[in-house]
Amino acid sequence: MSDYTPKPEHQFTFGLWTVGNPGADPFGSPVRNRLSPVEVVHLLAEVGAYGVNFHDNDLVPIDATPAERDRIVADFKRALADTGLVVPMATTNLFTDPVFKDGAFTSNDPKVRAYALHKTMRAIDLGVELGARMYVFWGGREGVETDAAKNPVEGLKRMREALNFLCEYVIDQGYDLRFALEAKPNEPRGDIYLPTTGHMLAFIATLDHPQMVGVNPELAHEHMAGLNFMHGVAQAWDAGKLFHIDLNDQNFCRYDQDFRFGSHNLKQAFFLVKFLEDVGYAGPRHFDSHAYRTEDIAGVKDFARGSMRSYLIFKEKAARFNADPEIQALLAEINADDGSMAVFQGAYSRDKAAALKAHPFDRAALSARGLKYERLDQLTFDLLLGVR
Ligand code: GLT
Ligand code: MN
Ligand code: MN
Repeated sequence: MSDYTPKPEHQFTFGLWTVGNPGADPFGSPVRNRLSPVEVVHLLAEVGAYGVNFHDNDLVPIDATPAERDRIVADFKRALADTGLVVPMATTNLFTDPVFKDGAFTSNDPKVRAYALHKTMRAIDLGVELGARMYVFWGGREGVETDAAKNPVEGLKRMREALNFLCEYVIDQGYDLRFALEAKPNEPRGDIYLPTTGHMLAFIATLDHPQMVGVNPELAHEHMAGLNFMHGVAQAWDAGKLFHIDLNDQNFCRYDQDFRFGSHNLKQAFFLVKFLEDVGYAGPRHFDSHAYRTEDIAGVKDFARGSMRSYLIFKEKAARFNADPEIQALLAEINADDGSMAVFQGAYSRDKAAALKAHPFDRAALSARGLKYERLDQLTFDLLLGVR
């Protein structure tokens, strides 16, 4: 039996809004008391988390006076110092207040767009003051219910202008801060612009400072779109853009569930953790999820502990997969290479192309071989369910 105790090197983080979620949903009132930021920090320390992330207004209410702000920030800093928790990431709430009902950076109202920039610059200052080196942008309201309202190209243009402005702001302030863009296909808008991690990656290439900007893929958001999350994460990694990650769980194509990591799709979660560990992803593992609405505060702790425990169990399973002689022998067999194609591989040359065009292939022989993926998948299943 391994030790599944979370340690600082695992970089397990939670948002103030995750364990602090009081359990309201569109049809029901809160079921738990709202915890103060200081209480959340102590709860996270108790369960063994490494860090805490926040939206500006998770920490400082939108209508706080400067004196209230200073007191809240001082209390929060003291809680961090007392517990040793750190703040790796911060973000802006650009979705709760009614002013953002038609979006923030993409609102049709130039005054709202300007206010969104004003609010984000102040929130960046707050995040940096508390030590954040990563800044997330989740454009929950950046979309439409009706395409009669807005041209999506105009939406993209406004989004680009805002991010270019904010990159310049960070550079101008001399902040050591990078941006991570988080996609979601819908909810709370009917359709949200830049709906998947793949869309975000293409968009980043159009920015003035693309090197400062990566992605923050969220498992639930890609599952809402019916996609293979690990594939999106892999593409972000391949592009050098996996700056941050939001872990949770979600049944495909359902409402925004934000379930505990590993609670729903065991194999997807396993292959994701295996990918992150195999490539050596070194950033925070942020659990962006919350306890079931059925839970009290003890259940919230079960939720938080379970998220980290499940990650570590999957990590151990990934190491076993990599060390399993039968699995590795199958993989070696599947990937066998007798070297005869080496002359055709690699960079293009005219001679190579001519030789390859002339080469005879025995299609029947090539297709006759069974690939043993059934066996491989069953071994994976047995390993995951602990009978191997
Ligand atoms: C909100 C959303 C999350 C985002 C957060 C960052 S807030 O809870 O559902 O996916 O990551 O703004
Ligand atoms: Mn979410
Ligand atoms: Mn998220």
